[in-house]
Amino acid sequence: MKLYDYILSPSCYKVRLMAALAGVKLDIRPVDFHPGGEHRRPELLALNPAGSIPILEDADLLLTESSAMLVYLAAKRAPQWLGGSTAEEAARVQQWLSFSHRLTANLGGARLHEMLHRPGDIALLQTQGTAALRELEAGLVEQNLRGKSFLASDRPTVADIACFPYVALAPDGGVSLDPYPAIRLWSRAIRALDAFIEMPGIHRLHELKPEPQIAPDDE
Ligand SMILES: N[C@@H](CCC(=O)N[C@@H](CS)C(=O)NCC(=O)O)C(=O)O
Repeated sequence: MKLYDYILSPSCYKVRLMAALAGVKLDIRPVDFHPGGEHRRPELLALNPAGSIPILEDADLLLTESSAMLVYLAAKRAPQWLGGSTAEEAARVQQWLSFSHRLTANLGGARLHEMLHRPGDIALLQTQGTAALRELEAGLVEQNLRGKSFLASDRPTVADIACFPYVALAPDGGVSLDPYPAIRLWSRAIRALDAFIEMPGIHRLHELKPEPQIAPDDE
């Protein structure tokens, strides 16, 4: 399986992470996303007219959406990652896969603006990114009340892998992760998975922070 990849792309990292967790070896084809803009040149536009990466090729199959890639890798080699043992769980997986594309737009957009000086309304992107993080936090708290540690189930699914990278990299776009204890615990649980791989530059300070202490006077 060949992945057209950029090492600092959170969308590409989703696919590398899912492949590692599913035990799939990828043939990595590096793309000069920055500064070269290779993803917008004819060779790659012929594969993906949308001009984005990742792109995954497996024999005759060509995929240009990361959520589809996660589902494909899981279905092929690690079906337990698909979730969906009940109708409710299947729907939750789809809900969070769709949500993950909002994270790409807002947290990813803020990151591109701050790191690569892409044009855009940074205040709006950060506001939308913060709203998305609040939604994720609320979703995780609800799951915790149901006794579940992950977004769709009591075990991780493709939905968690789809959401994790842009959340972990939110500080690159100037969006703080500090106010979200449930996100912190969820990130730790993902990092603790067997075969988890890091992305260079991904933030750890948020997760390494001690839990807030309640001072005796506050009690
Ligand atoms: N829908 C795509 C979007 C992926 C995406 O936004 N990729 C970024 C890199 S992280 C990209 O190629 N953006 C094009 C650009 O900024 O020029 C997916 O999730 O696979």
